[in-house]
Amino acid sequence: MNNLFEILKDKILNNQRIFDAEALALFESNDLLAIGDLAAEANRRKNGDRVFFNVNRHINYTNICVNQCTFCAFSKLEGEVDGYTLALDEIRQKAEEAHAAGATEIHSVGGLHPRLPFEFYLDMIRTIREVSPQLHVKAFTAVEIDYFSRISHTSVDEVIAALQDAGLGSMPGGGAEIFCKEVRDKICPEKISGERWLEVIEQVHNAGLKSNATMLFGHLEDYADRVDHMSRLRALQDRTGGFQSFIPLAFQPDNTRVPGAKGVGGVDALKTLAISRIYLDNFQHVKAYWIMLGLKIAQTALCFGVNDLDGTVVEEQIGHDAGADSPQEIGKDRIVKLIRAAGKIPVERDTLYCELQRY
Ligand code: V47
Ligand code: SF4
Repeated sequence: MNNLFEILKDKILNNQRIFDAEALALFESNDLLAIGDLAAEANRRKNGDRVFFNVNRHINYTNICVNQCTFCAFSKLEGEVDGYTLALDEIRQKAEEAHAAGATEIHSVGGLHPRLPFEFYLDMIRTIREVSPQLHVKAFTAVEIDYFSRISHTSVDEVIAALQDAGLGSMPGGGAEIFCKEVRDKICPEKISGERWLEVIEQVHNAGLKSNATMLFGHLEDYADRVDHMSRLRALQDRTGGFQSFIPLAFQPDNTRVPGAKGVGGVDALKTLAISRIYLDNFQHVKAYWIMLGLKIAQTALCFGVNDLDGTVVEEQIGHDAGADSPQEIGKDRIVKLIRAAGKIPVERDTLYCELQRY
């Protein structure tokens, strides 16, 4: 095993890519600190001591969804008491509040609503952009883009072009879940396949939009499924270069219907973040999404190869409906303190990773 760490250290120092089998061996190792050391070195070579965050607000415009993913505690069927859809005025108000609080980004995703027309989503983007042209709209996943194409009877390329025309700035990384078909069929049988997710994102990147990529872990997948997931992302990134950050999302089990899933412990979370940093040599950023990880693990992850903490978020449903015990919002001051206490340099960024301010 020591030999593995020496070989991988050598690879990192020589900018060489690690093999799938080596990533799998890391997952099977219990030497968390040695894995963390490798990841920290890989990250230092890319990002130095800088840790990025932004001032953003999440807007989940509807929780009504035609899909019923078993890991999702957020979605409701139309007619259920807790179902909601925000009106454009409510979206405008949230965007105004965000802008007044210094946000540079609105991150917006939602369920696949059975009746909202495609025009609603275009209006939503225009509404946010009217509040301020400085608000970057990062919205929709490949799952939504595919759905818009079906409900509007137009091609994916036409959907992307219409969204760009309305002011879409980039896309978050959701909906990827885990690409392995056998697991995907169990946790989200109605969702587009992993292959389709990758195909749509390739079109998104080819249209000039950046996106992120996520991986939902800690449910029914095994280590090999995680490596397979990252392998497909690494191959796509080789072709397009359109991914900005990789975000492993720790599964929150409350109110979900995944049999036997217990959620993610700190060791597994740190190991997964660290191995993704080592394996994904063509991704500039690895993000610890503190909503799902909790603030303490997210902060600790800064010593395990992570260089981004997402943002202030303000209002979050998807993780909290599933039992996440993190706060709904943290202020910029708190993020800055968390980063400094890890011995790193806090850098406020915009969505496209331009540095706005160093602290
Ligand atoms: O696609 C749903 C996940 C995602 C649960 O790109 C769950 O900057 C854990 O993609 N436990 C949406 N996760 C969130 C997302 C995201 C978040 C932050 C930043 C970015 C970014 C993207 O949330 C969904 C799904 O994978 N999710 N239910 C759950 N119970
Ligand atoms: Fe719907 Fe997304 Fe929840 Fe699946 S994860 S049920 S697609 S809102």
